[in-house]
Amino acid sequence: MRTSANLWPRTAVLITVTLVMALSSASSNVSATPDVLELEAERRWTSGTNPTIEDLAIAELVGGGLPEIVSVGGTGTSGEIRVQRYTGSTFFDVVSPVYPVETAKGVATGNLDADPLGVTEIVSVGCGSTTGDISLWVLSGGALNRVPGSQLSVPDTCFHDVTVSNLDADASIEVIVTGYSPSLHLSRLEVRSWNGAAWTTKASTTFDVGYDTVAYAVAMGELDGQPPIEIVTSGGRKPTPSSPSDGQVAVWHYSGGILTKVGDRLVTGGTQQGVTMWDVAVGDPDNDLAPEVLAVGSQDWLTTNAASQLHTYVLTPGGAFNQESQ
Ligand SMILES: [Ca+2]
Ligand SMILES: [Ca+2]
Ligand SMILES: [Ca+2]
Ligand SMILES: [Ca+2]
Repeated sequence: MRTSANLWPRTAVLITVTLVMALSSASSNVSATPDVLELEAERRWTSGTNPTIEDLAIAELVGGGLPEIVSVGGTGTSGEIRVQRYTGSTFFDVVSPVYPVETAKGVATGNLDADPLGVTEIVSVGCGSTTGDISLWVLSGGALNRVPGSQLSVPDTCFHDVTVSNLDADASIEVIVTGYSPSLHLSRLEVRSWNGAAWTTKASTTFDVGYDTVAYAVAMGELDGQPPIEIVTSGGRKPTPSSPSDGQVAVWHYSGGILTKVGDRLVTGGTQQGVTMWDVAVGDPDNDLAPEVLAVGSQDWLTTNAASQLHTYVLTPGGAFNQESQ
């Protein structure tokens, strides 16, 4: 059973490598037209062997005019956070690369403790072998330091993604984290907040009991035009540990300390690995003022009938969550 679970993260590496290769090949484009997406600059991590970059965020961490680019990833069980700036043609390090966390997979930023000076914290999530890690970081005095007391170890958990949003009346911005439980073989979704000295767990759930599930991404957005704001997760769900996966996109509400799944949609297909939805976002690409959930994924990546996946979904004011297009 562990074998099937361990296969999934490797595909993320494959996708990362494929993406880097695709970006590199784009650098041969020499003509500049408004309709061509061109590689403007590239910088590769060089630490260890086969390093991966798993996630990034862009935020104003310190004054100075240029926003910072925060990327996380690592090699094996050596996680890494890099903070860089961009000149328009090259990247440069704001702080020297550090290796402070085990297998960092997700990153987000915000003034999480609502301090009056508005200092932006970085929140990183990831996992060691079977322990999830949530940590806060601040950039000050030319160094990236973990906020004292902020490292939270969550047993039997691997975290894959994080986002932030103020979900309730207290001033703290909530940290929404998703991943899975290695022993339960169930996706995990949690809402936590940091008051400057300690973490509070506001909600924590595993889903869907009876299946083998993994959540890889989380996003936020107002989908149906009425409170509360929606939380969206994406990943995969297997009927049994040896079955091909169905892609899964789920919508959640947080209220009064409880996470409630409003609805979800499954993407079936493939005969080997099946379908996994690796990332999710909320936006309004057709500009009809009704936000869509956009999810991307893969199907049967090791076989000849491999296919990519791009789907859109909408949530009606009546609470129906349905596919709009694929
Ligand atoms: Ca702060
Ligand atoms: Ca709050
Ligand atoms: Ca809503
Ligand atoms: Ca729309």
